Amino acid sequence: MLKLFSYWRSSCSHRVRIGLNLKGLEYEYKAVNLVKGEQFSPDFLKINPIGYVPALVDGDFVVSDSFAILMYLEEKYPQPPLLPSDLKRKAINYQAANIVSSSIQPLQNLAVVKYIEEKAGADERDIWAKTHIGKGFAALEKLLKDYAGKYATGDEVFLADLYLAPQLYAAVNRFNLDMTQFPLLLRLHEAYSKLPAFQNAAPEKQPDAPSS
Ligand SMILES: N[C@@H](CCC(=O)N[C@@H](CS)C(=O)NCC(=O)O)C(=O)O
Repeated sequence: MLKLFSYWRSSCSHRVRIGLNLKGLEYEYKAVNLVKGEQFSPDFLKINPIGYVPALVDGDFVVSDSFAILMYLEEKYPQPPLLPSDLKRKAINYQAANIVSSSIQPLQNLAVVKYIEEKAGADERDIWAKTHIGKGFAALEKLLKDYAGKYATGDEVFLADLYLAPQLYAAVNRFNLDMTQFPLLLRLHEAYSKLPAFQNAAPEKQPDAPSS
């Protein structure tokens, strides 16, 4: 069986959990407690030398980084597809995914916000996170307005949705971002909350989520 090294609140793990659920793949959940620093344990560093979740183990093969994992799953288990066949819509999916993974998530990653909090305090940490999430969301709101249907790039769920849903979840639940400026993204956030593959991937549903 596939094994996923994950942390309940990690948005990068969250994307992969959605992908696994959409493809109907069962997996064993291996919790890595990022707050306790388990990502830096020698055993975990053998799995992913950079010390980040998620990591997927498929038999004797190990792959880390949510994008690489999702593309591996896409080729090995093509149905249902995570990418549209239309070339331009596919490119927009890559663009939206990369706005989240390169221009938002790294700036609000645990190590970064912890560092800012230590150097400048909790208020600065929150301003920092909200500024960078807001900048990315403003771009996504503009980008997706010409492509969105029920979901980010049409009426089917694709890669962009797997990146957006966890980032929206974090913005709303963790960083209390005011979403009224992003009506399209807020509508997508609500649409995702109705889909079982997304519901079951939610942080609070994971075995390592705190009980209260
Ligand atoms: N590009 C990587 C980023 C992985 C990443 O940043 N993971 C975060 C959780 S979302 C992490 O493990 N952080 C631990 C730390 O900052 O020490 C991916 O998409 O998987």
